[in-house]
Amino acid sequence: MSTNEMTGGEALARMIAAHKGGPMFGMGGFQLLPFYDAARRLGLRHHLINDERAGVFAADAYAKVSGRVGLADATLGPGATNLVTGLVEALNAGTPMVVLVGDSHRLHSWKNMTQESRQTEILRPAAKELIRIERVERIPELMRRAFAVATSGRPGPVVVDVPEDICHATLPFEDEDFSANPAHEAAPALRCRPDRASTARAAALLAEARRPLVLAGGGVHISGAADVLTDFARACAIPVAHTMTGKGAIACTDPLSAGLFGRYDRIANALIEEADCLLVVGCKLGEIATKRYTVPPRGKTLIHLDIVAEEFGRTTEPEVALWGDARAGIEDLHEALRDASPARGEYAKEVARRMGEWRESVAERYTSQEVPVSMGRLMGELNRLMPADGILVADGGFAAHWGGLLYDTKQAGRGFVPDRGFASIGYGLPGAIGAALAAPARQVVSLTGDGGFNMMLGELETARRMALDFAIIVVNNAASGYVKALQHVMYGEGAYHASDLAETNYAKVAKALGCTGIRVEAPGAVGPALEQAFRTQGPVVIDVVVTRDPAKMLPAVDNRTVQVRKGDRVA
Ligand SMILES: Cc1ncc(C[n+]2csc(CCOP(=O)(O)OP(=O)(O)O)c2C)c(N)n1
Ligand SMILES: [Mg+2]
Repeated sequence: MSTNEMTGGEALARMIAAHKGGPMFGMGGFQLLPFYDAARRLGLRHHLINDERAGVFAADAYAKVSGRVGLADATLGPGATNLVTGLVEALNAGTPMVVLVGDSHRLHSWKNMTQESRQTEILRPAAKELIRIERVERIPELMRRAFAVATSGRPGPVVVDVPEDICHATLPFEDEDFSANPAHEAAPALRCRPDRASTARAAALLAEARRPLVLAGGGVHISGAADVLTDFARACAIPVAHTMTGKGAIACTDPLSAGLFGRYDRIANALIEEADCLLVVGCKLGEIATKRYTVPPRGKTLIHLDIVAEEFGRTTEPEVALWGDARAGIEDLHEALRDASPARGEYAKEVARRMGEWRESVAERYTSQEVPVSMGRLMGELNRLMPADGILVADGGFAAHWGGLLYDTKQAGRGFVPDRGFASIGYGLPGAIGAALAAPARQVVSLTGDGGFNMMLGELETARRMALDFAIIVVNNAASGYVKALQHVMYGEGAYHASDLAETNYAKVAKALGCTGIRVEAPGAVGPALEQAFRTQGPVVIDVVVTRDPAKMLPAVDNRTVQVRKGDRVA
């Protein structure tokens, strides 16, 4: 047993090391300097970011791709308040995360200390839990608590608020103080199973159903359930539709994939309409997934499997609530249905045929020769060239809509990473940073709007400094395009306001920041640009000039015939 006098900051760093913490993103200030010093000495991977919001986004993407706890930090005041948007993404998306935040010295707090604010009150509703450290000797215990809360139940972000005097104070600690439960290094730390009687009822409903359908959300990926869901779907001949975040619950190229459902869909909304039993897995059935609470239509038999009991019936009343981990719940349903041999071969074939017809109907869009480059062509090139284990990050605006609808994952698992917890724009670039760190051997491509990219340009410096390999495609429409398109459909041609951006060459911007930049103005140049990016080391910005016509921007399959009725939102 050895006793060491050390700062509170070092105790924090030792607890992160004890949990085998991955990369951490942040921007320092005086309060957390002892933590930074210890991180340096202990060899923690810590990366300076240019905006704390980007730090949390990067930590979020790292956690979504790796399943491990995302780590970020910020100084007090403006550092703390800059965290809010990213924390809410992680909170709503169920991302495991621990975020350290410096706070004012308690000897002087509330005497107009510089940068002081009521930050614990500002951050508390943005986090799953906020832990304020009041005693240095409790750092190991409270950091264990932070990792435990972040990785248990529905995972989420935990803020650890550290007053300056706690971080700078010194205290003797023993090596044994810095123990950690390895289960809390990643989510889900624990798995619980739905009760047996409910599983049996659900299995009976599924065994009898002639046209059942799985509706998969992001919870499938949090639970790491895509493989067991795929096995289950195949064994029981049940097709799988998915939300944007749930893409990859089954490979989009699988004959049982029914594609995206909700606001945009390929064939899934019609299948839902015709279904006699719906199995909802890890999905909150929120606004977009339910097309403003109209999908599924009333009266459908619904089985809902979720880790959060409070989600049952919030938007749609289930016939059977399966309260538990998605992976464990699917395993149990599979087991319960092992001896059932439903005659659903024809139904499964019909779904594959309908998807084939859909693909034929959009083939021309995927290969469009349109100039400026059409989004359909861009998605077609991504489908053609992305490796099966590639990761497509998608920013909060159009990118996720187009990607959710038209991009095809080729294997089960999280290959599509949109920030649909909060749908903030600006996620694309920091999201690529986090994904590239989580999966250095996989090809990472990010899709962002020019507005979202403008928000985060400074992080190109971060990505170059970190020598990360990824490509980021800027959908250059010189507009806050989604807003402009909505203005077009709601107020008519020409009635645009505050939705134009200046014409900008983002390839040149990239080059000025020491990265590779490729400008694409012709459809035939998209593929070669992607191939070049895949061969290039360091961040590559592919600046794709797309239409400036707001009549052609919306991502519905036929984006020129969109109709709105009063009270509707088109997208
Ligand atoms: C932080 C934030 N502010 C505003 C919005 C609302 N919003 C959704 S899409 C969009 C347009 C974004 O423009 P851009 O990133 O260029 O994407 P585009 O729609 O043009 O492809 C806006 C402003 C948002 N999602 N997030
Ligand atoms: Mg734009």
